[in-house]
Amino acid sequence: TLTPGVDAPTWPDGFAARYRAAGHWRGETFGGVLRARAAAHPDRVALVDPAPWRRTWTYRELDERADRLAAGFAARGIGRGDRVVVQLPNVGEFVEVVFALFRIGALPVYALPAHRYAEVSWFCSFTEAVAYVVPDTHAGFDHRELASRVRKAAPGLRHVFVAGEPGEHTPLSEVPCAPDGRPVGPRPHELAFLQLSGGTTGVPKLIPRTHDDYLYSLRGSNEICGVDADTRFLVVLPAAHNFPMSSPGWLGVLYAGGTTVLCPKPDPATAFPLVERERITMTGLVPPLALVWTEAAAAGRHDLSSLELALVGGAKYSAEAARRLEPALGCRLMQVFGMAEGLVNYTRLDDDPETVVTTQGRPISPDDEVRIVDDAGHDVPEGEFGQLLTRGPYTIRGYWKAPEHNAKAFTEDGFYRTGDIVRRTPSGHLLVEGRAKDQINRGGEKIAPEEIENIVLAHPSVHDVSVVSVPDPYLGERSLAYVILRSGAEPLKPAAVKRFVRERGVAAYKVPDLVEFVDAFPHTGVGKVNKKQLRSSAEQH
Ligand code: J2J
Repeated sequence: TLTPGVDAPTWPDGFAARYRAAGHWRGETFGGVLRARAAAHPDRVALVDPAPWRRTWTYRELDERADRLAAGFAARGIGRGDRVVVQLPNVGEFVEVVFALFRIGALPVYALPAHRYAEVSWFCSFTEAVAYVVPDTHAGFDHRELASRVRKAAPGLRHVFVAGEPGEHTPLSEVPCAPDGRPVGPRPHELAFLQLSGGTTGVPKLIPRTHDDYLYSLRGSNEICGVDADTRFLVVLPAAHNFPMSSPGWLGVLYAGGTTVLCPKPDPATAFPLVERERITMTGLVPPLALVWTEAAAAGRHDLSSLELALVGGAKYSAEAARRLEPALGCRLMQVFGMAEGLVNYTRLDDDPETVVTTQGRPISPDDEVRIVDDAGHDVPEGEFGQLLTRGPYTIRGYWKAPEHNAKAFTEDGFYRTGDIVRRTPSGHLLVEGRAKDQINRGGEKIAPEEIENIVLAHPSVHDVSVVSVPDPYLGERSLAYVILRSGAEPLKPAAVKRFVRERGVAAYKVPDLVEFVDAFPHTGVGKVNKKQLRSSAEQH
């Protein structure tokens, strides 16, 4: 399972050889990188977890901690290729755990703190995970209870480790032990972890990333963003998201020998005092947060003068909002348009200001191949918009264990169909104009309508449902469920539909924001629900 190509398609040999020859893939592993940094600058601070009391890890401490945890995991029978679902908020244990897993070649499967029974039990059973790591409680939710329920549904799950009060499970603090010899780590071309995809289908797809490819995206991101040993990066978004992890993110900063500070909550009241106290130089925000930060900064109650760069991405950032960020925060803006499947675009520090506010950047690598095509798959004339296809040294060739979906999501010659509609400027910068895929982008959190439709359909009073996006001035988009009730069914209230979805155990951000009852859906010529038309009637909301 560690070897790409077994459970998911991988780069053909010719491509792999080219990426190695170009120096993109350098034969490093995450475990090896941490070891090397700890040897080079043992006493530099790698990690700060400020809440509820301030804890720090030097590079040496993080390295030793990863070794001891790795040994403890190994002693409990967790080994190379085993999957471990990691659902931790922005706490130091998150970083310790994933490095321990990297070191033994076990694969973290990243779940978001917001995920609930439906998502987590699926991750555990689909990946045949042997362990699940949770906090005790987070944001008022008891993850130990969730873990007990998940355990019943996933018999392969042998361990639940809890950061904090363990309840009936194993405390993470009991796991570390003295390493006996060096674990046989993974090889650079092997899988490092499974990342979550935004998704367009009934169940989320998993993204298999290798050490080689991901480390290249980190190095490239670091160079573009100017990350070095003096960088002090604030992780504001959930650390498991690809954006705060890798663009350049806490892994990029670790790679460069800088300092990562974990922010427990993204609001200015929590983050601004940390920016001030920890002399933060860089952070990454989704557009709705960037708006809130821009407004809050105007109040001028905190000294944000250490900030040098704010990256904004994950969803479309309007040019008007983008124009206000630099003066308000007193730092540079960089737009980033990326995806957990691979390709990441950044505006550049030497781009003219208009390019920075109006485009979503250009690819990291000269070997990122970008095609913009029409519905028939033909390249559109330069400068016109179409669907973005991409292939390159850090873009996957297929999802994990999803051959049928892969046949649709990738072209025969290995381009990933991003589902984004873009246009390219003469300078090679991309503008994201829209989306061809059936997905809702709720302020950077992605929702697959099909996943929610399947849940609503299980309600006994529901005949049919279609979930679409509605424009929202703050989040960019919200979700609306159009519901057709069964004839003769008791009338339902919107709140009852929302409650039904919530009780099925999905992340709160996926619960439809709005529910509307209708008698019929518009259909396309081929009898499918016409979502385009539904979306335009939704715009009246
Ligand atoms: C418009 N749409 C955007 C942008 C992503 C860096 C930054 C973001 C992600 C991410 C990431 C957008 N403008 N600036 O992984 O490393 C939408 C597109 C894209 C999808 C990917 C990273 N930036 N998007 O958001 O896997 O539709 O990754 O295909 O969560 O988000 O979502 P995700």
